[in-house]
Amino acid sequence: ETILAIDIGGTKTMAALVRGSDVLDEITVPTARQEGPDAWLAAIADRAGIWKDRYSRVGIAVTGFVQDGRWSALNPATLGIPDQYPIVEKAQAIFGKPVFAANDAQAAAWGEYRFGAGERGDLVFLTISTGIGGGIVINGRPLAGLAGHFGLIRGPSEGRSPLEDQTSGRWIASEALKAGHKATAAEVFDLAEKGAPWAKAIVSQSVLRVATLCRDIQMMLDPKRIVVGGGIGLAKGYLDQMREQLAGIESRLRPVLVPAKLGSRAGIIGVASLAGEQD
Ligand code: BMX
Repeated sequence: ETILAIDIGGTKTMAALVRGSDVLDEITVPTARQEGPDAWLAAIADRAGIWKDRYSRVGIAVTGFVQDGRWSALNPATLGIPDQYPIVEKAQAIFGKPVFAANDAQAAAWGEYRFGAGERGDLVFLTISTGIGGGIVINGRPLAGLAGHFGLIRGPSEGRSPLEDQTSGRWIASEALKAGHKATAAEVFDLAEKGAPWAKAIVSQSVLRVATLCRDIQMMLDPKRIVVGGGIGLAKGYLDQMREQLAGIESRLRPVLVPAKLGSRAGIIGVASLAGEQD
């Protein structure tokens, strides 16, 4: 079965024709953050017009909280979404096919479990991107609802703001600006790799917080693997630095970190698989 799979993130939106783990065709466009979900869906429908009649279902992975077909932001700074937006109903009206919607990182966790780095063991997926998202697959079951929203946790050291506001790509770019450098998170990485001390300091703070999160996840869920994805998580050096941070932990307690095998396609492949399983 061929699925139209869509992944709406805080920075970019992907749409693809997916069959199993095969991506037959795909497009990526920036998410027009100011425009809102009606406009985002219309833009995708426009681009996906060329695939008309090639798919029988639609799967949509989104940044934010999805329940009963409704979509809301938990952290509007990651992406502003009107509360309880009826995404399933709206998308069904646009595409004229059955629609399934899920959180982006939960979908990606399922993609990695079925076709990627998970190898069918218990896993936690972590995406380090605009925000920080997560998904949990335990005993072969993907957890839905709030489960895995690690970017929203507040440790004692985080105080009043959620972890992702002090760790994510958005935070990295805003710290750079505070240090007097107008740069995207990706550019900060590049400069850190080239040795700029201010950039290295920002990246290593982010790494330290995510590494600590992984240690906590291991204690809560004891997954076989923590699969790391997202534009920042997969940026050169990030995972290696995380491993360095955790190297001192006794091996029995140390999380096993692996990069997302499906890369930026984990969300679309995962949500296509979930959509295909609905009746
Ligand atoms: C936020 C939250 C999660 C999402 C994560 C990663 C919102 C809008 N999003 O924690 O639902 O999974 O960001 O999202 O509250 P991304 O856009 O960075 O991929």
